[in-house]
Amino acid sequence: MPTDTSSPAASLRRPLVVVANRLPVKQTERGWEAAAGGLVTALRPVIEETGGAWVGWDDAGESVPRRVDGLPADLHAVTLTPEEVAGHYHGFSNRTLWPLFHDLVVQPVIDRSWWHTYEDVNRRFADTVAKVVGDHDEPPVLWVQDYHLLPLPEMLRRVSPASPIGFFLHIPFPPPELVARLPWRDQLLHGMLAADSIGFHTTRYRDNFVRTVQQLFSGVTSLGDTLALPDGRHVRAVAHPISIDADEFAQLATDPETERDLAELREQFAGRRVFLGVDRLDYTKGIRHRLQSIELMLEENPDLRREVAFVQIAVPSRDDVQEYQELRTEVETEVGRINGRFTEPGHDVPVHYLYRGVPRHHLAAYYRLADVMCITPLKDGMNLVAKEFVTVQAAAGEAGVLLLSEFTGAAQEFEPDAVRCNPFDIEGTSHLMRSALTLEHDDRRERIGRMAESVRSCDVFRWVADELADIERGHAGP
Ligand code: ADQ
Repeated sequence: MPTDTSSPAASLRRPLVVVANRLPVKQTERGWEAAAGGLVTALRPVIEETGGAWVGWDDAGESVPRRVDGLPADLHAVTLTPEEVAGHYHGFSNRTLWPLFHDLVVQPVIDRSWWHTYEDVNRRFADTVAKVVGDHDEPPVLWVQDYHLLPLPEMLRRVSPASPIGFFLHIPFPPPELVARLPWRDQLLHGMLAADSIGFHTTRYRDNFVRTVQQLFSGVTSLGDTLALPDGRHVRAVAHPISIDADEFAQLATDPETERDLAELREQFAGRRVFLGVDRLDYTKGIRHRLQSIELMLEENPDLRREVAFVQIAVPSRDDVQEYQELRTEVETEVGRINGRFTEPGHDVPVHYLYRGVPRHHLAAYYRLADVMCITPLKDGMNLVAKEFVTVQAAAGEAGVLLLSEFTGAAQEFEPDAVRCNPFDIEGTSHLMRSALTLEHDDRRERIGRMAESVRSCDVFRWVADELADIERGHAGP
């Protein structure tokens, strides 16, 4: 349920078309189902009220059904060839834009042929949206998601000139000097600027965008949340932090299945304090640095070797991409080294490593079990795991500690209740891990409570409502 009593659709009188890289569906043994996720949950009441559609790539192409249970939108698959997926998704999106927008934590690959495929694929998305627009009597709101589709708003402006168009970036927007390196920076920025409203997770990313546009293009002025462009158009550039369905996670916290899983985990880890990491296996998440901090903590504190356990749950991700295959090898080597060094005969290993996705109630049980949740990305747009953790902990009356990298979007919201760390500082982070164990119970519980309250009051329903309101506002003009 939305925390705001007014419906997110209140400001929206037109149908809504969401355009994202993927369709939010999956094929299971039981047939086609809606994929779980905050965005889908939050959009459900909006689309139920206004009607609408979702456009995205799916391997199944034409055989994706028009409707699936639990998702009131018409589904329109964009079909891509293996070459297009290689150039657009694995190439330009994930080996050029992803590392560049995450402050070069690995070196981006610049490949002209990927850029051409990226543009072509964006045109394919625009063609599919054109057909969907044609199905509606009035121009729908077009809401484009993320870095795979940066040039799309400009293409959609030609396809449906009277539509309100929004764009939301789920990853950080880097400082101007990094964007300036991209040979195709002008095309990408013009693509985004054709939207009526451009959303970012934080004011810092929004300000980076505004500074970039002002440094690279002359005659752009910024007035509050609005950019005035030399051609007379106005565009909103806004900060709307994405969030989770807080009620859903609060309920999950004490679900009987979660309780059952938790009882088993408590037995398995009896007598030990648990450090937890939950991430996609991605080099931006700082998993290697985190393991090195754990290693240093165990090295410097022999007394802790039998008293703590570190559980790392890493969901496989982008495993067709070379950098991700290398990361997996490095992480697994690191885990092996730490366990080789510190496992004592007759005792359990210090590091438990699960390379898989886990069901939601199992994840909630781990969130409840954790004494210290280690969220240490080198760069992260927001980080929803942090919001899930504090929500589950507070709902179940737990008193864990959130150790949170200052380079996440979530750090802006959770100051000063999270223990803030610089993940590049291995020694500093290892000391913070150690001292997190000494925080007073009441202090920990109050901090978790305040962070959970901030998630509840700013949940994913609020995010959708704020985004849609700004798209309408941007379309209406100053
Ligand atoms: P991600 O990089 O995928 O998202 P995050 O926001 O943390 O990162 O979301 C991950 C989601 O996957 C969470 O809902 C989490 O529960 C789930 N998950 C992670 N590991 C899992 C596991 N082992 N098993 C099961 N589920 C697991 C991108 C950006 C983020 C931004 C989001 C939303 O990189 O910065 O917060 O989009 O905008």
